Amino acid sequence: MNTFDPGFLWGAATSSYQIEGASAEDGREPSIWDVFAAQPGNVRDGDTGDVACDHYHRYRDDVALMAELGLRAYRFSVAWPRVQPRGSGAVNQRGLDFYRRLVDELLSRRIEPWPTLYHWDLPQPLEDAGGWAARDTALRFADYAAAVHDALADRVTNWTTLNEPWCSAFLGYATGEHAPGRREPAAAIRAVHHLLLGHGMAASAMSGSRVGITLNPTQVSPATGSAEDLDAARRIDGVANRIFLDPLFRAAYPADVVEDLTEVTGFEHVRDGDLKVIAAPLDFLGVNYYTPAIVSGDGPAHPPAKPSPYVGAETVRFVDGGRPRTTMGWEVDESGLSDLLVRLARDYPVTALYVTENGAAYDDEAHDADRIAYLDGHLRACHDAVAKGVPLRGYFAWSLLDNFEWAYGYSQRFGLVHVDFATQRRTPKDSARWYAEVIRRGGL
Ligand code: IFM
Repeated sequence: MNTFDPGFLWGAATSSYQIEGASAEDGREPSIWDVFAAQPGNVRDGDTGDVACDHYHRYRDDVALMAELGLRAYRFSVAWPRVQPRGSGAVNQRGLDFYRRLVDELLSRRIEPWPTLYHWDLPQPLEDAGGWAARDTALRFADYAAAVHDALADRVTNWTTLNEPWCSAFLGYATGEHAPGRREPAAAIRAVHHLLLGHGMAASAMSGSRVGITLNPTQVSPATGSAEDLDAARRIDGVANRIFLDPLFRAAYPADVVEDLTEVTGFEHVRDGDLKVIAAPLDFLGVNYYTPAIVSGDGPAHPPAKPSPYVGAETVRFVDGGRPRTTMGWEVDESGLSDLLVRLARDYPVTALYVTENGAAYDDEAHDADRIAYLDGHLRACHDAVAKGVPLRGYFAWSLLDNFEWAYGYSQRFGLVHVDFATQRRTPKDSARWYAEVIRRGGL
């Protein structure tokens, strides 16, 4: 039996733009994702989050479903453009009220609310003023965080500032696969810093609560022990992981990463005192894990024309590990999750870790044995990590519902619960019932 501690937190996760819909209701104004998705060619089949899972109107039923599954916690995100439609200035009470209602509904079902303040839906006016590449966005984020915290801190204990700032910075500003769709590698590096600074400023505005951040670190290994492959792994680890982890836990950017990036940017945007703000102690680190990476240094001598999210490491080649893949094309390898958790606990002074996302996209509707196998393997990996002394305190499956999968639109189904987007009918898949049983038993 792989049983977890009785206090282990079992949950599921979603995010605002991916499920809420109601994109122009009750004072909400466009985010970068509304604008990006409206431009033909950015999202598969021209899909948008205008309606998504219509959760804004159906949240009560969705919370009832969570209760039926026995979830102990629900990780959701707050849409900045609902709460502060123009990204600064007056708070929109109707937007805030939605989250108050949602939180109250969760609490009435004894489900712990785990809000994330930023899961990629930046108010468009802030992007028009420079987006995350501009320092002012960090200050605006701290104001917004304080407003949400003031409204909900009496009923919410655990707060996450950012979700996967790697995606915001590198997919948003280097490759342009995500909103705002910019292809400016130097802007991506500035975005990294301003996201981290916004996190630090928001954390200090929320003192008195438990505050953490969610990253999507890559578990990277070299294809062989050759010097080239080891260097490729170092570079990817640098620009995927240590560029966030070192400022957060060591108040410094890693010297080798700064050096790798010299042709892209100096770090003049980093001001005295910023790193101290960023490195304020964290109550927990959230980890989103889906797939690991194997890398080789024998890539092309010159960077390919297609922009890479791995700024400064464009010539690194990603190697096929020969494992089965999900419909996202991601290889399934649960050993990457235990290795990653062990590494984080070994290299950084983390006091509590949570897997804040883990799951798989598959096409099957009701009978999803492949998703059950994926979750089962990854929960065993979590158990292994705990047995090795990792302070892992909880696990959130991604996702509660099939939803809007960013540039892939509705083509990728990650849900424990199937959503028929034409009728909005929810149908728990086999994996939902399986997960409910795991929670009931406290393990596998
Ligand atoms: O759907 C996303 C989520 O928004 C962030 N983490 C990865 C998931 C799957 O791609």
